[in-house]
Amino acid sequence: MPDVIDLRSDTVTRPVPGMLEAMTSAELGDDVLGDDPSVNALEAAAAAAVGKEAALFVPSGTMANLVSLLTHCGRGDEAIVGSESHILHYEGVGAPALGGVSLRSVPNDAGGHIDPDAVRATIRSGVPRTTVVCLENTQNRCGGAAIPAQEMREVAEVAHAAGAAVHVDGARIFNAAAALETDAATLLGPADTVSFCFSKGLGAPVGSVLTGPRDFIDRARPIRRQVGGGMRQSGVLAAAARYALDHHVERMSEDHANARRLANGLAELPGIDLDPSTVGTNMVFFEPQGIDGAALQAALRERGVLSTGRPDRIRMVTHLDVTTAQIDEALTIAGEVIAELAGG
Ligand code: TLP
Repeated sequence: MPDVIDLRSDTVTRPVPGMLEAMTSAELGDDVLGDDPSVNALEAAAAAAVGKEAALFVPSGTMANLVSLLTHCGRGDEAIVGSESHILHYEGVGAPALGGVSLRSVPNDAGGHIDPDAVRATIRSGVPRTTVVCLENTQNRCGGAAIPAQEMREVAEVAHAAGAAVHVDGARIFNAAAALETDAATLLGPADTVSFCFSKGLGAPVGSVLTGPRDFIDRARPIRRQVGGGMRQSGVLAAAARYALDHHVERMSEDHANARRLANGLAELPGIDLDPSTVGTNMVFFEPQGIDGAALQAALRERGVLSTGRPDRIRMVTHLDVTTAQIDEALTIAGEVIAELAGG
């Protein structure tokens, strides 16, 4: 097996030496009892990083969104989500299954945008009642698009006018902020609650947070416990997350430059349909044309280049553990593999 160039996701990174060092030297307590100093410090730093009052450290982005929805919604309440949202497609219908929350979708267009009028027409104030409108930024399934502040604000105005809160699944919010050349706190101004992940572009092995007003986080904490997210000496993980927050936010644009380089190179190859202008953050999606996508993915895998997505819409993601030289190598391999597939 050749050296692997793992473009499946930005979730695949391994802790860098400085991060491992921070983990092994972390001061620890018992976070369920509220006295793990590393977790408490991380929660304060994470809340500040996105301009919110308080935060709750959880094991995954999925749990952050779940706890948020279970806190925003009672049984029978409704949450509005984008038709292409991660909450709708990949989170195991957690809030409906565990909390009796219905998910109602409004369309995301190809660029991830949601029309505020569609939200206005979908929100309900009787029975059922919409208690939260969820946005996602970056918008994973829509090319990893960064959603600009103005658009978030317009949807938030509609939600707030109808008495609903706004939750942002900001798994990759620092990618969005870097792409939009703004800071996360400004971008998230209109949001009431925000989840974001340390274990994606930020490069930590585990962990996400839910952030929001202090009274909301106080209500969310026992719900985290209910869904099994109470952790004990989790300071060892919080230390990695803190290292990520302190050292890896500023480097997001390197991943974006690598994604653009990858997209430009792939777009030159025969049999690949890709518009590089759609690549704004660290995700590259492309459609094989006239070659079998499953065969292409398998042949790339054989040569050590890993991807995800569907055979008709392949996804490659750049991150901390992929260098520019590896992007060039992946492009060379893709060119050779496509020539072989076309020849065969
Ligand atoms: N996304 C993963 C897969 O689940 C698709 C990936 O490889 O992109 N929100 C968004 C926008 C996400 O992209 C993800 C993970 C999550 C939430 C969930 O995070 P985890 O995996 O920590 O539960």
